Amino acid sequence: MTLTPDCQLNQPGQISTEPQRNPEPRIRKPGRPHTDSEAYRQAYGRINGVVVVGETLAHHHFRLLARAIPADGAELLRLGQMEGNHARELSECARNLGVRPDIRLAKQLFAPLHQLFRQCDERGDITGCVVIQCLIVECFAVAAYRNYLPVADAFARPITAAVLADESEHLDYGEVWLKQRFAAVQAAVSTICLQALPTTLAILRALVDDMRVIGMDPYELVASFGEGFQQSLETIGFGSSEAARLLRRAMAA
Ligand code: PL3
Ligand code: FE2
Ligand code: FE2
Repeated sequence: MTLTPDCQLNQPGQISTEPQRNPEPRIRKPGRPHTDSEAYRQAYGRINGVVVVGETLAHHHFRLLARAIPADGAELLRLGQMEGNHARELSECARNLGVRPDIRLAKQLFAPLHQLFRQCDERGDITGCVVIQCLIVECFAVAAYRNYLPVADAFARPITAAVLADESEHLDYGEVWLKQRFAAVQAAVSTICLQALPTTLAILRALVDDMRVIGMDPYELVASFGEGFQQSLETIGFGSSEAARLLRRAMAA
């Protein structure tokens, strides 16, 4: 494995940032590993697969939401279109490194969450669909892309920053929709959180080692996901202790 002076993978998953005596002429931020090592390429392929499959499913979910909420159909189709663009743009980040995304693994990892979305859609549980896609998946995406940005390579960084800005818009849609009918949906929100958060955390858990290899801190990601998600629950109408309790229960479920 090639090591940079400012970032060494001492043991799997451990990054030390020694002061540089002879810094490379190319400025490399501390904590950003080489993208051309085999370990990086393997890890990036699995992570990028999850990102591309997550974006492709988001595209599909927004199309189903457009059908379920015809009053917002045009807006939801527009958001879904953005997800299709994200899938394409983020897959370019792997192609740029000559890495092939591991789509098969990613589909397996996303299957339980996608299945839950489909079940909600089939039984007309629009709240469940909105919570899964617009609250849980979008909070997940915001936390993931925000934590990836500081270690992203020069090609992926501007793409990830632009995608991140779009994800906030998707999260806003869900927050507004749920806030407008909070009293009616509160119980359903809690129910679906308890079912869907564990399957989301399982995706993250499967990527812990790979995240470390590409320079991310999985614990920071989980912490920012939890913080963002609790904030969203409060935005839609939960009291702060209620939101914290629901998050704790759902994360432990
Ligand atoms: C919704 O717009 C898309 C949902 C995609 C979620 C992907 C989460 C991936 C987590 C793994 C680590 C992120 C690294 C980002 C690399 C581009
Ligand atoms: Fe997206
Ligand atoms: Fe999104």
